[in-house]
Amino acid sequence: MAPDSLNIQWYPGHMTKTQRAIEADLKLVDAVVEILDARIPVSSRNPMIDSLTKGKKRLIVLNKSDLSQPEGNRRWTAHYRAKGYEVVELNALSGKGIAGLAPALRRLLEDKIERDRARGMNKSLRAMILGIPNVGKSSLINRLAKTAKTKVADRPGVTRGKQWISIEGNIDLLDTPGILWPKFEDETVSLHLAFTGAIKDDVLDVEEIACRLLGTLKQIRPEALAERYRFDPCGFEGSYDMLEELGRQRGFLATGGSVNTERAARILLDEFRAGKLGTFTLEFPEESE
Ligand SMILES: Nc1nc2c(ncn2[C@@H]2O[C@H](COP(=O)(O)OP(=O)(O)OP(=O)(O)O)[C@@H](O)[C@H]2O)c(=O)[nH]1
Ligand SMILES: [Mg+2]
Repeated sequence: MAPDSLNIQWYPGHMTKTQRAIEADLKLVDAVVEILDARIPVSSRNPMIDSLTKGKKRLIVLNKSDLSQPEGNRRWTAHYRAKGYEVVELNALSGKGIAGLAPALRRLLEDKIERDRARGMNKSLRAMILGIPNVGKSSLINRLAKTAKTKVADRPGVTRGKQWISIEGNIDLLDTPGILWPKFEDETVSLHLAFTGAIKDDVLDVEEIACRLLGTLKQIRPEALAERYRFDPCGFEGSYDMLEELGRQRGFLATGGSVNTERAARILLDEFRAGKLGTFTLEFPEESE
């Protein structure tokens, strides 16, 4: 299965252009804020992020942490901390965790702060946001902009044409994020992006995606299905049978008594993405890295 919407968006020429633009922006900043979807930290990661940001200190944001399992958040945080990154768990919508962002960036850039101080300077720390589509880059920037002390306009000379948001902790954030492409080739990655809504449904076969999600949920947490949809997943051989049962339970019947499985599929995907089946972390560190 190919994530068509992303493939269309990310033809090779576009990738090269994006990469150059990001490389230019990287020259303006001291650190990178890499946003991941806490439910799928592997699949929501750009495959080139390490080489692209080489030499830049990196803060990893596990965003949408309201939708992922606390246990998963804990393990991913430990995993990345052990690799020397700063990590912040966030809900960019509610703002939960956002207070941790500035202190984490200051810890990350401790050396620079010290060097500047030794020279009698107090320069602002500059950072930019990077992430694949739908991880919450704009939500985070909007949140930060709302609470920003000032909106810093052009800084002649150094940062011509760029807009910065000045946040607490003497930090300036580039107000446009770098949008990166995900790893396309891997089927699991594509599925996980589809499950979480990173790939637009209109280019997907929603029933196929819903069936794959049912198969996954049956494997990792059958009770979530049993509780929400009142059927025992273990009583079903195939995923399509489960989808029909889900539709039947909800009363999605077409004339003649057949089940409207497309409607059932959309409901399942909507409810899963909204966290109504509970919190889910689909990828854990040991399994996937
Ligand atoms: N539950 C939850 N939803 C979030 C969170 N952050 C963002 N969202 C939702 O995720 C969707 C994508 O968020 P955006 O901020 O538009 O993501 P983006 O990275 O800017 O996406 P692109 O502009 O497409 O690259 C929106 O529907 C947001 O409301 C979060 O922490 N928790
Ligand atoms: Mg955006």
